[in-house]
Amino acid sequence: MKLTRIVEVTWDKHSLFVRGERIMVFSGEFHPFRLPVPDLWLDIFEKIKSMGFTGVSFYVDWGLVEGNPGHVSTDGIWNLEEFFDAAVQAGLYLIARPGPYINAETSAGGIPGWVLRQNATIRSDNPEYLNTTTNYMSIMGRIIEKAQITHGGPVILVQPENEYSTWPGVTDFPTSMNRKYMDFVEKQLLAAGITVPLIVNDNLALGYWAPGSGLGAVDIYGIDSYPLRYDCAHPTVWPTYRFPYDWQVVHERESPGTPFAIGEFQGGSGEGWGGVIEEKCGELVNEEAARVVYKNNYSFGVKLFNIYMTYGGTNWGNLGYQGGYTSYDYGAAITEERGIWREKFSEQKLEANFLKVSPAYLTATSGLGINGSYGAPASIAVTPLVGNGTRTNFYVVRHADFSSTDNTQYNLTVSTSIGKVSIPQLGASLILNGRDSKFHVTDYDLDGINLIYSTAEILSWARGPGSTRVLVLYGGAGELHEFAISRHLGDPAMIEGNNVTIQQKGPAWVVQWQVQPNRSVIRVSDLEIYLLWRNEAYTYWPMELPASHPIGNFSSPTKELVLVKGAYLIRNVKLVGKQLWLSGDINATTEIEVISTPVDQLEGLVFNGQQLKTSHTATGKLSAKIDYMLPTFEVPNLSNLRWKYMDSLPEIKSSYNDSAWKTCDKAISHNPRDLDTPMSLYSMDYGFHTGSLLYRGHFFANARESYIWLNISGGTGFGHSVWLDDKFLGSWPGTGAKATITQNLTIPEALSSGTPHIFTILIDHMGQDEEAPGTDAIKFPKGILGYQLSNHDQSDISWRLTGNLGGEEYQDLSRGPLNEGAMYAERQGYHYPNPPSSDWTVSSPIKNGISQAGVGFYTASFQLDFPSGWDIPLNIVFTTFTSGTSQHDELGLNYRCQIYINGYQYGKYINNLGPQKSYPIPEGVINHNGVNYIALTLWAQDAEGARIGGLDLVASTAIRSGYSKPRPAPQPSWVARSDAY
Ligand code: IPT
Repeated sequence: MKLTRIVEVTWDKHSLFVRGERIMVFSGEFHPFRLPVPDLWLDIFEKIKSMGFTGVSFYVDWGLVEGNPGHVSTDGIWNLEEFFDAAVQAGLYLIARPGPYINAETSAGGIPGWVLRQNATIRSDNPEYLNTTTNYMSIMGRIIEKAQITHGGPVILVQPENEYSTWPGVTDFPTSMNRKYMDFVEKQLLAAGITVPLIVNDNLALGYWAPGSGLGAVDIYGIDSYPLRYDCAHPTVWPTYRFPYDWQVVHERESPGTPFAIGEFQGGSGEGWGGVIEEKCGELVNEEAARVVYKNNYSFGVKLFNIYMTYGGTNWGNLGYQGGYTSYDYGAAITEERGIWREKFSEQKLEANFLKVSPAYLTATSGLGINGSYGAPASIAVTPLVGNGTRTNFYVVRHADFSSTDNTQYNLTVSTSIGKVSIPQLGASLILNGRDSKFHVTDYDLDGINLIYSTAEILSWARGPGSTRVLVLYGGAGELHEFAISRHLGDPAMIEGNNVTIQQKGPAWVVQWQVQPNRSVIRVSDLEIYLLWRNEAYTYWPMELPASHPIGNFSSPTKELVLVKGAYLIRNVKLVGKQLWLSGDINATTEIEVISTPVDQLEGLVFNGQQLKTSHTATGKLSAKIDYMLPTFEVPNLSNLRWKYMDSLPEIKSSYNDSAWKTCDKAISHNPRDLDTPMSLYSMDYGFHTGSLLYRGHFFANARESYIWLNISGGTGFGHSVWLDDKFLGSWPGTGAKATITQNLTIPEALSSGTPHIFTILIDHMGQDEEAPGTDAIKFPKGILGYQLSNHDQSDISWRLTGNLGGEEYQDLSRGPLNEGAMYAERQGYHYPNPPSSDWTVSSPIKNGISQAGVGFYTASFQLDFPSGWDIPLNIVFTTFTSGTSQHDELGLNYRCQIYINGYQYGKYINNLGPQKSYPIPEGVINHNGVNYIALTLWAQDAEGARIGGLDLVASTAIRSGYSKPRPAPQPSWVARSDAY
């Protein structure tokens, strides 16, 4: 039960109010832990803000910050204060989602490994589980508390738990146990001082936890939805069975007193091992989806809308769950390498900016979407949003069949201040081309000037000096549009372009035009109207001018706007006297033009601190050219580096001593899966939760061994390899589907009776699974589930185990608990910068590789010296053997690599599974000016060994950028690990 109400964030049934002003929370999901360079967080925030969004929603991954019980990391890459400061600087409100469970395709959904070891059901009210959460929740709660809007910070909402709303097999959800748990999590937040409203995300829109549901706890009820589902391999197939038709009705039933909120809505999708690359998910949820399904949401009157993901980032350092590979690009609006070239980015920019300048939307009531209504044919559905206290109405038009690719002509018959009109009035028809949706408006208020109607969509509008206004309209290629304004405004004049029909109809000027590549501009008295082709509208940036404290850069309905055309990105603008200072990015020589500012007679333009040579356009706007001249910079050829090599599987040698390993001696496991072995061999029971696992099984031979049967678990896409002493017995190379595998391996030669032998088993740990509440699915163990050595008792083998050095008492506080695995070189820390490699063998993973099954470790260093003022994304790119081109190319098809850059594991590559071959490395993990250490584990799973097909460092298009150059993330160098074995 919430006790406090604050004045800074309130709400009614229509929308949130922030500092007393109604606001559309148009938010993008972005996880700081998936971009471990704090200085780049501002870059992402600025890109989201420039898309017209007003907020960002983020998770905190408990498993990454409290890998070692009792020790919560809050500095370096885990320092959220820098995240909050950057959000304030960019002017974005935050929705904080600290869990404890977050899902998010993270290992165990963010539950630390040590919590999985205990007996209690995760996400239940069992005190043993609850107690594990208290340290983290109080520390994280207080960190978030300090960043609340009440203290001048960006946080306006906090979400307890995540989608705590289904409980498979339980029909009476929520039980009193579920209620007690939710109540507990909320009280933890309140105890930490959280006073902003609490929001829930219900994944099936069933009303769980809504105020008035009788469960009572939270303030704002929200739903989650992923209607395009997850089949990125077939990106043009829209599975419409989950597309919503009547969410306005559902919302009215479930939470009539709160604004319609969608806490997560599909912004992309994810893929797993052996699947397709994330780019395909960007195609599944592309700009057409953003038009059709997002506008469908607006038609229901959504007032808090969060797009999951808006920047996905990277599952670096094993932070992901087993179902995903290293990239968490998600096909989102902003690419993993922080690019904004996907058309969806531009489409969302059009939508968010429109809603930002349309206050009437915030109180409009959504009617039912009815096929064939308002004069449209039956194949078109029109959903009205009717003004409450405003005369503005909105009509969202889409194909009745969401996935239709037809081109459908229609007319719209609507009531306006000049009576009922059938649009277009000047003949012809409107057209909906394929997967598209339109926002038509009537009696839309431009601060005192009435736009009687417009079929062309509004990008933005702004007040210029005095009583002038600029309105920017757009339409898609091949479309015809029409708008009307009052005759009393005066006579329209074409000031740019042609092919526009203007006619007087009763009390209105009616303007009709066919969308063309080149714009037209009409002036009617104080109003200038730009008619754009949608793709040109993409290059317009409606930018907020900073306001006085406390609004600063945060959005507010009263903010002054500047409209700028041109540039790949405008990050922010400010006025210094009569000069407009812009910061932004260009990827080509660019003409920029200032379409509107509040200043009369703008005198100059400054771009990224550089004064531009300006001129005036024919219509009197200030414009300037910004040159893009690609600087020279060098990217080293990785094949030519002086690679150093060491064997990273000394464990198969008879001389190897494993006495420091954990002895598998637990006869009892708390794991819900029953033991099939005398002692638990579940890695999590011994504190190993990440990367890879190594087992050594000691036994004395009886000369009757002929095979060993194994049941091994590593998670989807995992592989393993098995040796008997130093003899390779075989591997499981993995598939995209199997998380466990049983295998019979033949023992090729008889062992002499009484002699000691050792099985060594290397297993890839792909991350713990996710779960629905109460299932404890995230506890499914990794490691050896079962074994049988022929003609032996199970107890004849005694097992030892290692994972990452120290297990839960992990070594690398800077890079976190999951970054390194069990391999020898990792245990020694040789993946760090500056390893003691001077007397190692010179050998290349690309030219040489290893000639038998095993693990090779390689390290090299190189220098970069990139020009300042340029943002140049870098990728490590693997080339897969295609087989057959040379004898060597047939070798080593089954191999796995980890790439370490300056100690950060930034890529897990599986040659035989894919699909990911290209691994973006953010600046700050890789040093663009200075020395870099690259390290690589090469795990050959075939008897012939492996060599890497090709490895390149590839620069993407260099962007001349107004970003702030990031300081490197912490990159501690190698120091001898005294306890390493
Ligand atoms: C939803 C989760 O809340 C989110 O964390 C993420 O995992 C997302 O899915 C998928 O990317 S849960 C889904 C069942 C709606």
